Amino acid sequence: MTGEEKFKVDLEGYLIIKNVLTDDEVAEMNAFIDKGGMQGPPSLWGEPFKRLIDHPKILPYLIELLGPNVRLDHDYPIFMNSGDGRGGLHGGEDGGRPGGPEGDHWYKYRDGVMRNGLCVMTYNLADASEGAGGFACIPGSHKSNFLREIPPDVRNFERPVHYVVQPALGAGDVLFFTEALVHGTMQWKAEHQRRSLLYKYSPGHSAWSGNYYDISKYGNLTEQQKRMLLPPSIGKRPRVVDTN
Ligand SMILES: O=C(O)CCC(=O)C(=O)O
Repeated sequence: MTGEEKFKVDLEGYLIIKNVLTDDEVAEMNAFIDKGGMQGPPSLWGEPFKRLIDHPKILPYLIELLGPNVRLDHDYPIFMNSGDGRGGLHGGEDGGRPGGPEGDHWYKYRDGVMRNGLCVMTYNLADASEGAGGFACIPGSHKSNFLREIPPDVRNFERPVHYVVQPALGAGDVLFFTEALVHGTMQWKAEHQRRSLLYKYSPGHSAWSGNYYDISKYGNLTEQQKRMLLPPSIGKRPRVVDTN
C-alpha cells in the first residue's frame, strides 16, 4: 500500500484499487454468472472466485488495514438491473440509525497504524460509471461524530447533497471500504447489469457473521486460504501470511 493510498483511506474511508482483475478474469467470471446455477456465496463458485479469498494484489491491503490475522467473515454478490434499488445509507461507528451501535464497525489510527473492524473488498465485474448508481458513500464519515444528524431524506437518496458520492468504478477494479464509513446503494440506472462481489473481512479476533466457513465445502485450498477462513480467535492464532 503506497503512502498516498494510506492517506486516502485515512482521509476518506474508502479506496479504489484499479485493474486488480484482468479483462480475461472478468470475462471468465461473467461467463460463469451468465450460465446461472450459482450456489452459495461467490467464494464457492469455483477456482476464479476462490482466488479472491486471498488475492495477491489485495492481501497486502487487508494486512495493512485489518492486521496480520485478518479473516474472511462472509461474502455475497450484488446483481442489479436498471431501476433496481437496495436501501439507503447505513454503516458508521454508531450504526447511525435505530437499532443502535454496530459493534464491528470501527476505525482507529495510532502511531502510523490503521485498524478497522468489518471491511469490504468489492470486486466489480461491470463498469459503474458516474451516475450509474450502485455503491455510494459519505467520504470521511468513518470519523464523523454527528452520524445521527444525517437527515433521513439524505439517507434515502431523496435529496442530492455534495457530501454523498457515487465513485466511478471500472470492471476489474476493487473498491475497499470500511463499514465504519456511511455507505449504501443508489438506484442502478445503467442499462447493463451491476455485478459486484463483496468479500467482507474482519480482524482475526472478531466476527460480524454468526456463520463461519466450512472448509470441507471448498475442495482444494492453500494453507494460506485455510488460515483466511478460520473462525475468529486470539490465542495462538496463526498469521495469514506464514513468514516461517
Ligand atoms: O455495494 C453496495 O451497494 C453497498 C453494499 C452495502 O451496503 C454493505 O456492504 O453494507
